[in-house]
Parts: sequence; C-alpha cells; structure tokens
Amino acid sequence: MTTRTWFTLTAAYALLAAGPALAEQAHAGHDHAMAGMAGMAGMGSMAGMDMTPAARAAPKKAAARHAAARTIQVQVTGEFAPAEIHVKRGEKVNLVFTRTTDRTCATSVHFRELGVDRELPLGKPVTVALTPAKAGKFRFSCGMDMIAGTLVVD
Ligand SMILES: [Cu+2]
Repeated sequence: MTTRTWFTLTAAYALLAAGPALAEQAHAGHDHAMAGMAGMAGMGSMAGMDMTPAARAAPKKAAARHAAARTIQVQVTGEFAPAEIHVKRGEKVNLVFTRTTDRTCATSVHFRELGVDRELPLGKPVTVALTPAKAGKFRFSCGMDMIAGTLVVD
C-alpha cells in the first residue's frame, strides 16, 4: 500500500467516523451505498473507492428566474414530486425545487442534457428557469443519478 493510498483511506475512515450527517453532506449517499461502505470498512479494504467531496462536480450557474412564466413547484424528499413535468416547446417555465428533508441524497438537481446543475439547500426554494427548445423527454436527477424525474416537452 502506498503512502498516498493510506492517506486516502484515513480520510475515508474519518468521514465515516464523523457520522451520517457529514457523510450525507459529502453525498456519499443512498442508504444502500452507505450499508455497503460500512461493510467494507469492517473488512479493512477500501482501496480504489473515492468518497471525497472533491469528487463531486461543481454546480454551474443557472439562468435567472423568468419574469412572466408558468411556475411549477417540485417537492424534493426521497423523490421528486411531481416526478413527471409536462411543458410545451418554447414555453418559459420556472421550476421551483424545494428540498424539505435531510433524509435524502437529492441535495442537488441535474438536467444533464440541458446543462443545469443546482444545489438544493434544505428548505430553500431553488428556481430553474427553462425554455425548452425541442420536444422530448429530459431526465432530471440527484447527483448520483438515482432519484430522478422526467421533464416532458410536448
Ligand atoms: Cu443521489
């Protein structure tokens, strides 16, 4: 084991020892992933795993809120509700995401095809202003692409 690997493992153990809150903040994430990590820690072999916060992509800045546009509220818990959002092509919409729990790994929302990446602070409405230029189905998801919904553009 190299010195560098040892430091990486030490950091990983420190993250686990710091408890669920910090681990969740680092988007180590879904319950099943956490269970797997705990098991592996017990085995003392975690080489190759990268759980550092730096592993996450930095969010991009998003467009400002549309002045006159339809507003669609999306609640973020262990899911996005509604998980399917219908808009018209060329329609200006404000999607307002509000995360209402810490018991979720959806602490950010990503529309990969539309280049939208936004953090979702607890209890703070976050507006994603969109004017979809083409029809189709566009997936939006948490940072790990597991909790997801669909923007349907007709
Ligand atoms: Cu996730």
